[in-house]
Amino acid sequence: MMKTSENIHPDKQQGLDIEEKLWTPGAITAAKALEEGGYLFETERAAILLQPVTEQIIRVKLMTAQELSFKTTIAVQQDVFCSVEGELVETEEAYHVKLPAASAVIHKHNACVDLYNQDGELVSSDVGLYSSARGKYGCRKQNEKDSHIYGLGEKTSFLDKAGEKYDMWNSDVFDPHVPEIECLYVSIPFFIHFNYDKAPYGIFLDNPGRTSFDFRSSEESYSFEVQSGELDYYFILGNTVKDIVSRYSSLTGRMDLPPAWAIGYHQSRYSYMSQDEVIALAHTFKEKQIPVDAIHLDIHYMDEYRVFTFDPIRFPQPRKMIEELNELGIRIVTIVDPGVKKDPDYKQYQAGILNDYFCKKLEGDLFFGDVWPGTSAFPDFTEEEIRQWWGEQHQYYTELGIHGIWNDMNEPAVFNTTKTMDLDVVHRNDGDPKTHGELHNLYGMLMSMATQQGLKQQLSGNRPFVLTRAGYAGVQKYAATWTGDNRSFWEHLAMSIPMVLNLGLSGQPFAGPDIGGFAHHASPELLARWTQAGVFFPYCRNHSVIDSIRQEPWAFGEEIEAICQSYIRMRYQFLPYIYTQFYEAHKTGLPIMRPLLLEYADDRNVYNLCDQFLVGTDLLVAPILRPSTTARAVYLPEGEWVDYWSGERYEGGKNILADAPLERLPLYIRAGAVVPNMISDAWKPQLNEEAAIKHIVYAATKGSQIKSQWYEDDANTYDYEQGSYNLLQFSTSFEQNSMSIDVSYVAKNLTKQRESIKVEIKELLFTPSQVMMYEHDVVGQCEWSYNAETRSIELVLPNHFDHAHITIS
Ligand code: MIG
Repeated sequence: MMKTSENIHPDKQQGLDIEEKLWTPGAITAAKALEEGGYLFETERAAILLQPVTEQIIRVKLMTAQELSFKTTIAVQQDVFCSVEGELVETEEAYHVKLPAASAVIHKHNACVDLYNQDGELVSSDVGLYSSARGKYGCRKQNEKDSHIYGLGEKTSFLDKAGEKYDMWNSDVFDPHVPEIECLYVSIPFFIHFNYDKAPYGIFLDNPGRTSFDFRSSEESYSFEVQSGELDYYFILGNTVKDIVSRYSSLTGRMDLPPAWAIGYHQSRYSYMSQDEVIALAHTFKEKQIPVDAIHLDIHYMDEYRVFTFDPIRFPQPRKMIEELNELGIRIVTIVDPGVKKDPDYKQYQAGILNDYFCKKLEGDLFFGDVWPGTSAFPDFTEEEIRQWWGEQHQYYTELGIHGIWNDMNEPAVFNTTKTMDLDVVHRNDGDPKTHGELHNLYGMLMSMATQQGLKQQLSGNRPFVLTRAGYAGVQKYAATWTGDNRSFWEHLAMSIPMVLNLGLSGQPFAGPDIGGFAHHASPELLARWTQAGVFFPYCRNHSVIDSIRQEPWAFGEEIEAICQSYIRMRYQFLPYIYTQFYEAHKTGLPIMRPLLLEYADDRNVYNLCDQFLVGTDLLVAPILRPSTTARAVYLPEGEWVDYWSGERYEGGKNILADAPLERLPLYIRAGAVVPNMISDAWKPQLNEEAAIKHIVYAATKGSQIKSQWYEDDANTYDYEQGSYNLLQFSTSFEQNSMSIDVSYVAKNLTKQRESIKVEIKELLFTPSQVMMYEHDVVGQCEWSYNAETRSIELVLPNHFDHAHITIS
């Protein structure tokens, strides 16, 4: 819509909202340590609960109601709460809560909280708690001009959110994904405050209604506020940004390991229209020797868009189709939307009505909304029994051999003026009824939770895969997310990097955009460049909208096909490395795809660097993000980096100019890091205990030790939860004329072990004449061969060691 001058009418400009706030909690009138743990400060007009969750996580809850409640939303892991010893000390001015690793000072006259860390450093200070006339509670805290803000989930714009203002309200935004858009599909009300001169901290505002974060209106302070419900937030302390991310993920949960097939290449289209088309597509991948693990079926597979059905004309024999694909090692992922068609002859609609499973208004009327199937009812996923029922319905898919489900439209999106469910729907919420307005951002995540739990029960030990468009804090426990309806714009290729980086910093490591862009029309060059970048994202799917130009890897002729093929193959080559990063995410909550900021927080050059990224710690990817471009600046951080293509070595801490003809993605490997590669000529290499793995190391010149690890398990079952996995750690060090590698198993529990571990060291700076292998000081045997032309040495370590030390000189 065209805008006029009216858009900048003076009455629309708001002053600093702090002046407009009418309400404050007032002065503290009483304070006490609670038996249940935590401290309660009664004020003139409210009460504030300060509850240590762990030594490094402190919860602050503003209570305006009468009764004290410790209740959290479902996003919070109840098992993180531990009893933290503390002491409440009163002085003339304030109350001091002294905890083992932090202390809080609550000022008597205004109930403002100052938080100090272990070292006695002031980490954060309140300007004040407030409420607007309409009862939106908020908190304003001090800020500094040179602070940086990261996280906030799935947002447009760049990595650093300082100076931005966002809302959290899960929204179906087909258009436009531009910096001005304040909400997208996923809402994660969590951010990291980072300042070079100060200790970082995180704030998680646990409120699934509409919330707002304002880092724009003032330079000295920022604010966050809730539209409804309680102001309930968690302070997360730490020495590093990594600490904050990891602790935030302990609070909202960490992902399970996905099955290997879920991290391979996925192909999608709105829609593959018939079973014949799907089968032909699968065979084309094989003929063209382009690996693919999953093909997605968008809404046209259904019978008039009824979920849990197949269209009898387009897909008359789904079982046969799925079996044929399974023989090729390709899985089907079917889309499932929340809307259940109003149709008295339809099983799920009947059951939902008879059992009272659909969302209702306070007055008792069902909520009906228009979506693909026409008038539809929506399951109330806030109730456990209903989630259980929804999960069970997936037997329809699992019995056909489907292991993966794609949840779309679960913001929920509704074709009406508000674009979502009516706000006066009252969710049952397991005995604690709340309006849709209060729980909106949870709806999609709870749908994925139901889906994942149902699949898990049905897949007899195989890991399911769930992909969701909407989510809230903690979504990582249930599903991967894709970033919704982007477009085939170069700008959206560029924006996908900070978006997925910030999702990773917000606890969701498993994410990716539609490769090639969803809406609009991909160009040959865009598809090539997007595929090059996309294969290094945690989630890797090519998807495009109905009526857009085709963008399968071969859609633009041989040259582009060859590029797409080689990069998709490269994803499989690096899959053992990528999978190890998934393990890391599962264990620690740290992201797979990382901004340089996470690893090099002392380097002021990287605070908003987001046209390049790291995968784990050892791969640096610097994609081309503009058309007709064959070179770009790449910032290499501290350390030594090797150009993947030329083997050229660079000392980091500077920009270099990378050569990037269309077929080349600028890619750098950290020198000295041991990177597991899957070596295979197979059309679709399989990641499992039998995969042919070669560990590749680019020699470094420096003496410093570089540590790496390699995780493996069966990549398909939950046996790893019982300890059935291998974890091998490497440490390399380099001298002028020698080098050594320390290899030790932290866990070596797989039943079938490889005969040998193969390691190749490339770009050696000396000519080796001797290789010694020691196992606990005993000299062992190790085969080796040196290729003088490529200056690389290959080692074959007989795999009966727990700990081996190899020296090459
Ligand atoms: O656009 O199911 O974001 O991936 O192809 C309306 C059809 C609904 C939106 C999803 C998109 C999917 C499409 N859906």
